[in-house]
Amino acid sequence: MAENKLIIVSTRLPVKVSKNENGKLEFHQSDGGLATGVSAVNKSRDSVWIGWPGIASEELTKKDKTEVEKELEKRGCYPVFLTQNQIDNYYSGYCNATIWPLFHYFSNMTMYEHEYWKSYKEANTQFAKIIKKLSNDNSQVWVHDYQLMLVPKMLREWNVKSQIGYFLHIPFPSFELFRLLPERREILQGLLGADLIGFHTYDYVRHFLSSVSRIEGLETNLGSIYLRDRVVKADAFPIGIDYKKFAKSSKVRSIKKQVHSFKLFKDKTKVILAVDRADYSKGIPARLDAYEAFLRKYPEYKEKVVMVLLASPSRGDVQAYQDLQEEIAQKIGKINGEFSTVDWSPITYFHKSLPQSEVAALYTMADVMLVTPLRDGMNLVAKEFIATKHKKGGAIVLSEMAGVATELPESILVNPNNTEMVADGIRDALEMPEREQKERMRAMQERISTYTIHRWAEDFMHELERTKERSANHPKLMKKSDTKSLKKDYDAASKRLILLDYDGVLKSFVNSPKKALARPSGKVKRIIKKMTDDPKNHVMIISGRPKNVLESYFENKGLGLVAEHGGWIFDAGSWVKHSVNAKKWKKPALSVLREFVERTPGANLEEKDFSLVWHFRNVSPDLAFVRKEELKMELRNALEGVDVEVFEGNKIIEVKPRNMHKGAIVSDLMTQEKWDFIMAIGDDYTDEDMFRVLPERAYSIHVGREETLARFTLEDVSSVIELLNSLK
Ligand code: GDG
Repeated sequence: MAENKLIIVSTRLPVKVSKNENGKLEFHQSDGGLATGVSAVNKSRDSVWIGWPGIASEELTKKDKTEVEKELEKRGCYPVFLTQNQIDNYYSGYCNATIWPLFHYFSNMTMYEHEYWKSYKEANTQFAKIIKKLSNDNSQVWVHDYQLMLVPKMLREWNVKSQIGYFLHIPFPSFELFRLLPERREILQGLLGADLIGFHTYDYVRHFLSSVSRIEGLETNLGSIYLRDRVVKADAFPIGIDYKKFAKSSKVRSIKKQVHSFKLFKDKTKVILAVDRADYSKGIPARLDAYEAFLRKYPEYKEKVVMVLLASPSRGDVQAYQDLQEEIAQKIGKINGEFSTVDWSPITYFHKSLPQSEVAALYTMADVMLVTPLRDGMNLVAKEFIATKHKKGGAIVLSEMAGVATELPESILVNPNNTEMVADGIRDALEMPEREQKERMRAMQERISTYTIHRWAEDFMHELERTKERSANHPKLMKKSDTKSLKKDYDAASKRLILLDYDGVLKSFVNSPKKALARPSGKVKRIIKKMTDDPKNHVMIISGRPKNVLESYFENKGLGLVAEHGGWIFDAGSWVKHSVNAKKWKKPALSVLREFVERTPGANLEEKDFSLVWHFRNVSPDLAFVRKEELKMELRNALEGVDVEVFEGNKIIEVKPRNMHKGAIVSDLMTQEKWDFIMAIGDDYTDEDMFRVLPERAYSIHVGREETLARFTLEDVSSVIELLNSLK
C-alpha cells in the first residue's frame, strides 16, 4: 500500500458494509458519479480510496474489521472506522447539523455545539493519520467535501509532502454567512493546507476568497492566495455526469421495459418529475406549494398532468430531516386530498430509494423536470435528465439557486421562493413547442456532454499537477549560503552601490493616517548611518515618497535620496528635479481621483509633485476590489494619449509619468561608476523596474512572497534589517 500514487478521500466509501441478521458482513458497491469520475483518472496508476464504510465500529469485532479491510482492499478501498459517538457528533452533528445548513444559507437551523466541533476535529485527525500512513512523497491526495475540511492543514503540518487537492461539493457561502461560524478561522486554515481548492462555480470561489481576505487578512489575486511559503490556488470545476450512460438510457432494454410499464398512465397525462434526496435544501415543500398554485391558477390541467415526486430518504437521524419528512407528507396529503378525482391523483410520491435504472426510466418518460432547490452546490439530477433527452424534447424548470443554473441558461429559470413564478414556469414548460424544447435541449446537451465527470476529474488532477510548477516558480527565501556569499562579496568590494526602497523594506506598512508612525526606527537610522559613513559605500534610499518626507526621515550627509520614483534626486548635496512636466495631466486625473475619494469610504488622495496616489488600505476589501478596477479604467480613459501610467501598488493606485521610474535612475547609476558590488532591496511593483535593469551579478532582493524579477527573496522588514546589520 505504501506505493500509492493517488489517494482519494471522502467520508463515505463507494462501498457500504452492513451486517445481515445472521451476523454476516455484506458489501454493497455504489456506482455514484464520483466513483465513475475518479476511476477515470485512476486508470493509469495505483490508487486507494479512503473512507468510512458506513457501519459503526461497535458493530464490528476485531475479526470483522480484518475481513472488512481485506474485502475493501480488493475493491481499492481502505476503511476509516467511526464509532457511534463520532457518527452522532461528527457526521450527524458538525457535518450535517452545523456545516450543511450554514453553507446552504439556513442559518436559523445551524447548530453550534462544542461537542460536535470536538468530534469533527477528532474524526478529521483520524482520516489524516491514515492518509499519512498510505501516502508517499510522490502521492497526490484528493480530499472530498465539507466533512474533511481540516485534513489538508493537518497533512501539511505533519510534513506530508504529497500534493494535496481539495474539492467542496456544496456551496461556499458568502462572507456574511460564513463569518457566523465560531470555527471559521480553523476551517479556512484547514482548507488552505491544500495546494488546489476546487468549487463548482466561480461564485463559490469568490465567496471563499472574500472570506480568506477578510477573515485571514491574506492577499489574493485571480484565485491565487499568497501564503508565506507557498501559493494556494482556488478555482471552479463544475462537476459533470457520465453523459453517455444517461444518453443511451432509452435504448437499454431494462429501462425500456420500465418506461413501458409507466406508460400506462403516461398516455393520458403529462409527467412532471422531481428527483431529490429528501433534504430541506432541495425546496420540496415550496415546490409542492407551487404545484398547488399551478393547479389552482391553471385548472384546465387537472387530470392532464401528474407530478412524480421521488424523495429518497436521507439523514433520518437528524431532527430537521424528520420534520421535513412530515411536512412533505402533509402537503402531499392535502393536495391529493383536495384535487384528486376517482381516476386521477395529482401527485405520485415515492419516499424510498429506487434502483438507478428506475430513476433513468423516470427521466426518460418525464415531459417536464422540476429542479427547484432553495440552494444547491451543483445538482446532478438536472444534468442527468437533460442527458436522457438526447435528441429528444423535454423541458426543465430550474432554480436559480442551484450551481448548475450557470451552465443551463436555456432552462426555464425560476426563483424557488416565488410560488407564482414556479407555477408559471410549470405552465410554460408544458406549453413549450416541441421544436423549441429540442433546440434548448441541444444547446444544454452540447455543454454537458463535453464537460463530463471524466473531464472534471481529469481537469482537477491536471490543475493539481500544475501546482508543482507554481510552487517551483514561487520565489524561494534567501538561504544561509546566499547570505554568506553576499557578505563575502561585500567585504571584498571597494565600490559598493546599495539601493534601498523605504516602505515595506526599512519600515513595515503603517496602517494609520499618522505619517509620524511611518518614520524609521532608531535602529534603522543607525544602520543607514553606519553604512553611509563607510567611504566604500554609496547608499541611496529610492522611494515613491515625496522629497520633504524622505528629507525629514534621513538627514545624514552622503546618503542619496530618490523621491517620487525619480521625480527628485538628491545625490550631490542638492535636489535635482526631473524635466518632465506634470501639470498637463494632473487636472483631469485629479477630478477623477477626487470623485473616487468621495465615493469610497476610507480612501484618501495623496498629491505629490510628479504623481497622484489613491490609497485604499482602509477601504473594505470587497468595495476596494470594485472601486480600484473602476478607477483604473476611468483614469485610463481620462488620460488617453498622455504619456502617464496608472498602476496598482501595495493598497494604492498611482498615476505618474511613464518614463519616470526607478529603472531609469538605476540605469543612470550603472553608467556613472564601475561598481564592484551592487545590492538593491525592494518590495513592490515599482522596484521590479529597478531589478529589471540591474546586471546579473547584482544582489537583487525582493521582500515578500510575490513573484519577482529579483534573484532573492526575504520574508519581511525584520529580515532586511538583520541582513543590513550583519554587514560590517
Ligand atoms: C451533493 C451536492 C452536488 C437521487 N434519488 C435516487 C438517486 N438519486 C441520485 C441522482 C443523482 C444523485 O442522487 C443526487 O445528486 P445531486 O447533485 O442532485 O445532489 P446531492 O446528493 O445533494 O449531492 C450537490 C453533488 O454533491 C455532486 O457534487 O451536485 O449540489 O448537494 O445522481 O440520480 N439514485 C438512485 N435512487 C434514488 O432514489 N439510484
